[in-house]
Amino acid sequence: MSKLLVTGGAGFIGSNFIHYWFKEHPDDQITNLDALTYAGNLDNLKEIAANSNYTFVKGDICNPEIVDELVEAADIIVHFAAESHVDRSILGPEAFVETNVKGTFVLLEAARKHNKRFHHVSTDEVFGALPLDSEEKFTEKTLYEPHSPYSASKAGSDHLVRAYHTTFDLPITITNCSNNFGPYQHPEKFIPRMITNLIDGDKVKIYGDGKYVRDWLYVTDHCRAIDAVLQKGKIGETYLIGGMTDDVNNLAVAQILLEYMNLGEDKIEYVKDRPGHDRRYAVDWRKINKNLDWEPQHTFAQWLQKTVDWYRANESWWRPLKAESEKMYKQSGQ
Ligand code: NAD
Ligand code: TDX
Repeated sequence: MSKLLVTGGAGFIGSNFIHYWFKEHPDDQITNLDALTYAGNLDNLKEIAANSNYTFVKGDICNPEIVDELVEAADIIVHFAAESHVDRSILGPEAFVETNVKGTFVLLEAARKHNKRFHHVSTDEVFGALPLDSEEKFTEKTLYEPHSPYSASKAGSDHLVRAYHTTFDLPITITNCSNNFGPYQHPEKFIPRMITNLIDGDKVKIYGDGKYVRDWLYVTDHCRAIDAVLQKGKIGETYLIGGMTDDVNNLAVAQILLEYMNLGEDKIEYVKDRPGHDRRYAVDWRKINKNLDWEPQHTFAQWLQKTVDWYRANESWWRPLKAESEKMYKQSGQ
């Protein structure tokens, strides 16, 4: 039996991870430390709120007192908490430096003091952008070249985590994953923004020419990969996690959605591009496949449809979040 400290467990991936973990490891204990920012939502976890193996603590990862006590009581820290949205990082970068860099530092200091296993959840965006129409993919050896305040702050956190291993021998692992989709994703993000706009009779908003490529992965596959790293990963190592979409661009994702929702291309609206917009992400996940026997299990088209069904069935979940995120987009003209 293990005691996990999950940070950011009330967000999209963190809450999916907690659901996943209790299904796969029902005897483990989880403490979820989350500040409940605009992105944190306890409704994501209402089915397990009463589970005696689950504890929720509302608190900031930048607060050393709260963090120290919780880290001391845990066996493993699984660190999801972050400011996660690129567009918000363009409108206001400071919170990204604070939570993503300083918050990770505060957690690392506590992990060092109590010598705890630390797993850091990061992103493929730290590597920057790949050219369109190339075969090139990110690997564990790709140099860091972040372009947005979000990815730069995540890159800073990755470097700190690795430095704590090299310098202090802290038992760490890092995963850098591609774009996730699935239930409980905030309607500010591309796929849920499109689905909820279309449910409301509005148009999908495509930035620039729409020929931007992301490597989509269903969120449960990301949780399975983190599980594999926690169980079998080598201390000090980084593992890249990616999907199986093979260069589907944003416009093509919108078209798949429109077809499933029986709507036409008149529902597509091109809007102002994102400054510093990364052209293409693609992840070579052969290392985690070969060493830890992980591969994605959920196909894109099928699980995109299930995700549409989830948003249709859970309007009361996303409706209160939608107005605020569209207000944010008004500010950026998108
Ligand atoms: P999210 O924005 O949905 O959730 C973030 C959670 O962290 C929220 O519950 C929020 O309340 C909490 N949080 C924010 N600041 C905090 C603070 N100072 N103290 C405590 N809690 C705080 O994010 P997500 O999409 O679930 O991403 C989770 C992690 O996975 C992030 O580290 C992100 O960089 C990484 N990641 C995300 C994706 C993706 O596609 N969403 C892909 C790869 C990696
Ligand atoms: O309305 C939109 N229209 C649009 O064309 C939105 C919200 C986005 N886009 C584009 C921008 C990107 O090319 O869609 C793509 C995906 O956008 P986001 O959902 O904002 O994701 P991205 O910027 O790729 O970052 C995501 O993946 C990696 C997560 O938000 C990060 O937390 C994660 O690290």
